[in-house]
This record gives sequence, structure tokens and C-alpha cells, in this order.
Amino acid sequence: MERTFIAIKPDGVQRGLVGTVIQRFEAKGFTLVGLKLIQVSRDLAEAHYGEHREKPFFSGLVDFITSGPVVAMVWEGKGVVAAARKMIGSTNPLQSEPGTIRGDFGIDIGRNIIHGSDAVETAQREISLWFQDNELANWSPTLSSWIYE
Ligand code: DAT
Ligand code: MG
Repeated sequence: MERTFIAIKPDGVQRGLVGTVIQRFEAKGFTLVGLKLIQVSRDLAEAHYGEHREKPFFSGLVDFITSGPVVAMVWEGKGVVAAARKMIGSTNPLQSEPGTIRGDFGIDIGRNIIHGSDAVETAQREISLWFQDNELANWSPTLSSWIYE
């Protein structure tokens, strides 16, 4: 089954949106297989955002993601990578549709609450960067047959 990496950024944690975000993924029917709250190191932040290393906003982005606790999660389900990106909305919250997490709760691009992997291969890379194998649970919710046909 497909998995994606989701992180609630320091602004989302500070604003008390952890429960709301988890609720949306649970209500959709996805399965939580990994969860931890961590203070992100500069090394981890720079590795995670490595694709943006040359961008002008890179150091500010690393400063921001290391500025407070982050809730790191792995969610599992059919098509979860693309579905999570839709649930999250566009990078710029002002351009995100209402009903998306960024569209409902954010304004500025540098305070956009949540990260979600952008492709299946990216998800695999990010999951192994943030989680050890023994931090992920292999389980199947008893409700599965009411979510999948
Ligand atoms: P996303 O988080 O939607 O995958 P991204 O990978 O392009 O977006 O960028 C990673 C993060 O970097 C993004 O969530 C917020 C920040 N960012 C992106 N573009 C930016 C910009 N033009 N100015 C400031 N911050 C930016
Ligand atoms: Mg991205």
C-alpha cells in the first residue's frame, strides 16, 4: 500500500492545528503508520529541503522548520501521495482553495502549516530520512472493508 510523508510545521504546531490535520486524514480513511513530535536539526532540515538548496528562500526555510517542534507522520492508503497534496492545497496559502488545509488556515507562503511529499519516490526518500523502520507500524484497521471495496 502507498505511503506518504506529512509534517506539521512549527506554525501548525504552535497554532494548535495538529488535531485538525490528523482528523482530516483519519476522516478521509487514510491510516496513520508513523507519528512523532521532534525538534528538527539543521542537518535534517537541509537534507529534507535539499532540492531547494540554491533558492533564495532556502536559509529562511531551514530557519523556520527548525524554529520549533514539528509533527512528523507517515500516512498509508490508496493514492495517498496525490490525495494528500490535494488535501494540503497549493504552496501559497492565498492561492489554495477553501477546503484545503493551507486554504482554510494559512496566508503567507513561509507559514503554510504543513508539508506533504510531492511524488511516490519522494515519499520513499522522505520517510526513510525521517523515520527508522521500527518507528513504523504495519497494521490494517478493522474498518478497511468499509473504506475500500
Ligand atoms: P510545497 O511545500 O508545496 O511542496 P515547495 O517544495 O516548492 O512547496 O517549497 C517548499 C517550501 O518552501 C514551501 O512549503 C514554502 C517554501 N517556499 C517555496 N517557495 C517559496 C518562495 N517563493 N518564497 C518563500 N518560501 C517559499
Ligand atoms: Mg515540495
